[in-house]
Amino acid sequence: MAQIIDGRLIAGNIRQEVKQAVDAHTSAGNRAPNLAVVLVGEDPASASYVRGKAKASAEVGIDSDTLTFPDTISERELLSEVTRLNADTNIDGILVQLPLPDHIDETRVINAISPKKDVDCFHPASVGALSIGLDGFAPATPAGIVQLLERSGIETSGAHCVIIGRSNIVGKPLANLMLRKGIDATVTVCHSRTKDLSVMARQADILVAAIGRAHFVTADMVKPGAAVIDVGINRIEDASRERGYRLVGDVDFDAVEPIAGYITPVPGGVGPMTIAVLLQNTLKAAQAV
Ligand code: L34
Repeated sequence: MAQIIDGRLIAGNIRQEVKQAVDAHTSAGNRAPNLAVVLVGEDPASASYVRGKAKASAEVGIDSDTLTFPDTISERELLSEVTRLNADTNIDGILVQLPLPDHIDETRVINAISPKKDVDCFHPASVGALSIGLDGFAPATPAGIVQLLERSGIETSGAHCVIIGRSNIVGKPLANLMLRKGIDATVTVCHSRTKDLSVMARQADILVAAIGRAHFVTADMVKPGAAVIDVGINRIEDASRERGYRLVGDVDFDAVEPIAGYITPVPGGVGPMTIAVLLQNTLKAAQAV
């Protein structure tokens, strides 16, 4: 039987810490930290994550503005919005929620964000700093995972961490973080072309599933006692629910839970941590001004 890692509880503790630090920052005479969140289009999941970010910001005393644009906005218009936000001295952090519509080049938009305001840690300069161990913003989902492990007392030093998924948002930055001095894991990154994926996965002391496919990780892929971190958020149809769907992770929770030592649920695992780290980063951006 695995110990369930309660991401909501741990994220709540982090939000409390951020709130205290924000209070100290404003009590010292500074204006409240300010986050600009850009949302393009009407993807319901993106809209719901962005609402979560605005609400969590407000709760800790961070001012946030959500700028919403129709999915017909041109790349040029979006880039000029980012340029405007870069120049606005009342804004500490800028986040452009992904994915963007197909006609907009995400890389160009990310490259346009000032690295000083890059609270997502997506800009190439931020990614480079992360990869050579310089101080800077932490990538929200990967840093959320590291804090889940640390705050649950899971040993990372010398542990074999197998990451399934090589995205720029999760897999690659997480590999970088887990390798850092002080975290000291041995890291394997697997992906869709990996041979013998279950053999690889079964070597993991810490197994991270970030593939984006419901129930991809099955019991035979997990070493008994391993810590299993589920980054997936998949909507699957469920007529018994009022909204017509339910959320499931990339891990077959019911099958894996009896084998694992630790496991994160979906929802209530990594998702809330992503938002908590964003708040930490926004405070950091404000403190650097
Ligand atoms: N620019 N784009 C940018 N930054 C990010 O950090 C993100 N991400 C990912 C997608 N695009 C992004 C998010 O915000 C994923 N993500 C995210 C944020 C919050 C949650 C999930 C993903 C979250 O709060 N999840 C809840 C359930 C939410 C629900 O009920 O729909 C959970 O408990 O997992």
